[in-house]
Amino acid sequence: MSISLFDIKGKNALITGSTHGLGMAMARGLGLAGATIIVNGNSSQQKIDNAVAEYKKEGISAVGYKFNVANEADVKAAISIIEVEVGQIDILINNAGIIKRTPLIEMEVADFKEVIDIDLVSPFIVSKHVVKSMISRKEGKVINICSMMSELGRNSVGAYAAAKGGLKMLTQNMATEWAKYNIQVNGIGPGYFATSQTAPIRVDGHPFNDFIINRTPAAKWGDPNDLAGAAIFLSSKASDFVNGHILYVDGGILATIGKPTNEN
Ligand code: GCO
Repeated sequence: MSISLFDIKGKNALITGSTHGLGMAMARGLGLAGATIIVNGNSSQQKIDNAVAEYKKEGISAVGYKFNVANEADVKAAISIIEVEVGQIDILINNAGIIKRTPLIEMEVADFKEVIDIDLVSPFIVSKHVVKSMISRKEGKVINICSMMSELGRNSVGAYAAAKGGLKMLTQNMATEWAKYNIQVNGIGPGYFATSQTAPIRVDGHPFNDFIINRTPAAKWGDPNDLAGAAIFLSSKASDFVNGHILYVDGGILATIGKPTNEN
């Protein structure tokens, strides 16, 4: 086995939602391994420019594009521009996502639909437009960012769980349809990570904070940089016969039923 199996130097990687959080950590990992990072966000051009500058400070080759992953016309236009200005997209990470923590009984239908639109429909939209050129080249890597909620339920995150459970099956279906073009579609399922998304439930004294540390065999929140290895593996030749797999990076959460709080 040679180390070049994991070589992604010179590849172009589009990571949606890569101006912060897990998307940024995975993009950084691919960038430090030699890929050119195509940064995406939709909140402001300033945020994208700041992120690109941060990547560049570390010697990473990075470019930024603002577009709304949930809007097909916007995605279609952006992908064509990227293909002209940057070149072929070799690696796509569908990472952009939102969460709304509201009990189902209180949730507005519009809010439920917004979560489904961004977390489930947009990976379909972006993949559909990126994969076209991968199909003609007979080569490509797609990684969908799933969640513990692809497997488990939790009070107040019903819409998110429905989307992430759907994303796991969408991953398997994409793998089913596109494996014949030598495109590998897999997922990464992060456990509980220290990001801005989990900031409200991670504060000291919040019961959820202690719960997660107790529930995770590794007994801590994940560091976003812990996802880089999984992202590199699923972006490289090392995973050329891995299709439709969800690689959970969760400190062991899914391996266990958990334990009482007073047990070590
Ligand atoms: C929550 C969390 C989760 C995590 C993550 C777990 O409220 O339960 O925010 O949704 O963000 O997706 O894998």
